[in-house]
Amino acid sequence: MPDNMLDRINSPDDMKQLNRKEIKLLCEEIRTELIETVAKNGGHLASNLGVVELTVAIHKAFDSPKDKIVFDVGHQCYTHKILTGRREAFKTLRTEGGLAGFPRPSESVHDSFVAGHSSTSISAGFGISQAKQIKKEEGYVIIVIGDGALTGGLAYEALNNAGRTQDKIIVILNDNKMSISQNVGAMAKYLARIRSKPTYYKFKSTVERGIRHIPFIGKKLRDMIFFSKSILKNAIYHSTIFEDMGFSYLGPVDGHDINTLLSVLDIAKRQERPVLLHVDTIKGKGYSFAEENPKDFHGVNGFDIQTGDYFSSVNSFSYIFGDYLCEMAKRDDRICAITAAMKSSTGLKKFSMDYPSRFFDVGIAEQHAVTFAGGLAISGLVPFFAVYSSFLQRSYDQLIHDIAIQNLKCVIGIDRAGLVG
Ligand SMILES: Cc1ncc(C[n+]2csc(CCOP(=O)(O)OP(=O)(O)O)c2C)c(N)n1
Repeated sequence: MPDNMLDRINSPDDMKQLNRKEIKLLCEEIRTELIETVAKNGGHLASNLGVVELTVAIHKAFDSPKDKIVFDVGHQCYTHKILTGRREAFKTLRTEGGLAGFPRPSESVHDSFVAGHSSTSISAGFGISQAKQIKKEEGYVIIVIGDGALTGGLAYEALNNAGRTQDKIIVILNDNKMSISQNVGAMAKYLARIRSKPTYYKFKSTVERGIRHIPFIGKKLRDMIFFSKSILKNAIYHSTIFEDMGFSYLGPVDGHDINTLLSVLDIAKRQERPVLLHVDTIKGKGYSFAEENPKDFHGVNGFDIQTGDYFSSVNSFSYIFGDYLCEMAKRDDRICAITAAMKSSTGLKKFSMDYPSRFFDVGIAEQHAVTFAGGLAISGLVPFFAVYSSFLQRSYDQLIHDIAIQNLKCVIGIDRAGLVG
């Protein structure tokens, strides 16, 4: 007889047998496994600790691989890997020949799509869903996207495209208020406004239930209000941007409460159109050092579990670049700095504090960052965009069309180009 919960889980089907108390224990064991492995091997700790209950609830409520789960960025897929037959292999996370730190369809049938670069999940998930329809295959597509990833334009192109359909896609917005650093921008503010009304979802279902129980016309009336874009509906439901785009909005709900998650996933399954489920989570949940400092525990090279001490380099190429830029900015007030949600890791933290009016965190939006730099440059300023080479791939068209053809003076500080140890 296995003496812990994890020993019983060799595939998502094994989850179905567990009761609520056992699920709670399972979540605790998963957290321990995540902390111990990442402390040794390095990896994305805080993001993974934040989605333990969510991932367990998804696997309990749905049937992978018939139902497809698509993770945005993919750095938060560790619990998913542990629950889908890769618990032993998890010890080899990010080692040579070992388990990948991101979803890899070549590794498991439960990994639906390769990820790494942000904001792709809704596009990929919608494609998978449309293919299911053409091939007459059953099943849901569950998409897990963070509030940081939702700052990328690609996500809106996909919402715009999917919102006009009746596809069974459930977009789960994992809102932990953080990108790598604090999430910024108008959408972050908008989500904060929704979160500040925790009674919204409850109120909505109470209203719905109330209307449905009016004799004879209740259900019809409820459908009429719910599926219309009427002023009446807005007055009752305070419709969100997601509803206005054709999604059924559910939330915000506590992303660490398994019972709530299971109930709301059940409601999501019964909608006859795409759903956006807004889930409120804590980045780093369950490990005090990561909860207090989610930015530094976003990605770590290993750490001491007892003290929370982690290795950090203060003299990297990026820091030297950032310091030098501050020196230059002192002499030249045309100099501006731009980051796409990576202020610290690209070395721009000091600049952001010394010159806040000339510093721009544009969100995970590399294409916008380059064209925005073009706008600054054509107006006589000297923008520096600091970016990892891999993410700059997003901006090839903007580099050519919006910078090079116009001969604009923009400096692109390209980090992590070439081999990275
Ligand atoms: C195109 C692109 N730019 C930058 C990154 C680097 N990056 C990895 S995770 C992350 C933050 C993601 O935030 P969120 O989606 O909210 O997930 P969380 O880690 O908070 O769970 C960033 C900026 C990336 N993966 N892809």
